[in-house]
Amino acid sequence: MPETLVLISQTASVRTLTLNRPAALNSFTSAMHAELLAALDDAANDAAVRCVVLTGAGRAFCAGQDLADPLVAPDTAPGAQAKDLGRVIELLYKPLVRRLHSMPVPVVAAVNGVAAGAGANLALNCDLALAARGASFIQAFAKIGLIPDTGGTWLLPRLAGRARAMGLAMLGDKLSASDAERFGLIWKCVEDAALPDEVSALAHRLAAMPTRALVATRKAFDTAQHLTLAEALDEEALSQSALGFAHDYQEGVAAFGAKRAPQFTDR
Ligand code: T3D
Repeated sequence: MPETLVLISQTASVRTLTLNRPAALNSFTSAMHAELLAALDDAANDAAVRCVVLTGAGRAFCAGQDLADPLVAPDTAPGAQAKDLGRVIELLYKPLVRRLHSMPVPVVAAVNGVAAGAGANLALNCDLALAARGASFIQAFAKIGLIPDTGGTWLLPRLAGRARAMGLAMLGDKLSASDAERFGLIWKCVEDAALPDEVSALAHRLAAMPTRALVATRKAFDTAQHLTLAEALDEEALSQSALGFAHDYQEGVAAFGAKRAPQFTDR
């Protein structure tokens, strides 16, 4: 039986995807990429899912690309052709980042341990990242002669500012979860033992919220990065127009007026 590289579980409307190559710190092979993308697609297409949690099995979140994978490992045989890593990015990492940013539900990273290279940026691409105090983030790329990928060049300066992004990317040092919170890279650092309960509470809270508005918020933040204020105001008007016609807005306002909890159902 082939190993299941992404474990899938569901509690109420929260779908949890667990990267499952603990012996290699959940580093990415092409097979794990394929399973993760399929699992994200499946969650996106399932109306019963209103929030996705991404985490890792064992002591790591994800150590990035599996450097032993023949897809990327330099072939030392005489006359062997060098591997084109750009092709790997095109085939595997680009679709993953695009999928995360186009999910129709919020995505939470539960960073249970070390997150290195593409694994660190995988977490940063999620809508909210919670990390255990013992977890850490490493922009490991420069150590092997690469630049931050998996959206790292776009995310890091925006989240942490250019000075901190440069330090993280050029030095590749381990950043503790509490410093990641202090730098603005993640939403929150919590005690190790509290991570599962904190993640569960956050994910169920998000699942009960107006999904379409949450997703439109992500989209607006992503696109506003390259817009002028005037253009961003136009985009806000367009989004607000669409959301204002949706059921969740009617429900939110009705619930506010009736002093009751809203029942959001749009997705
Ligand atoms: O290449 C392309 O296609 C371009 C795309 C690149 C995207 C990237 O992600 S590039 C960056 C790749 N990742 C790294 O460079 C991180 C490499 N790993 C580490 O630096 C360390 O393992 C950690 C700092 C993450 C953790 O250190 P530590 O001391 O806690 O654990 P360890 O002993 O180093 O690792 C435990 C095992 O996991 C070990 O295997 P073993 O000796 O027990 O059989 C180690 O080889 C394996 N492992 C960890 N990371 C990877 C890995 N195996 C393959 N690939 C890995 N990335």
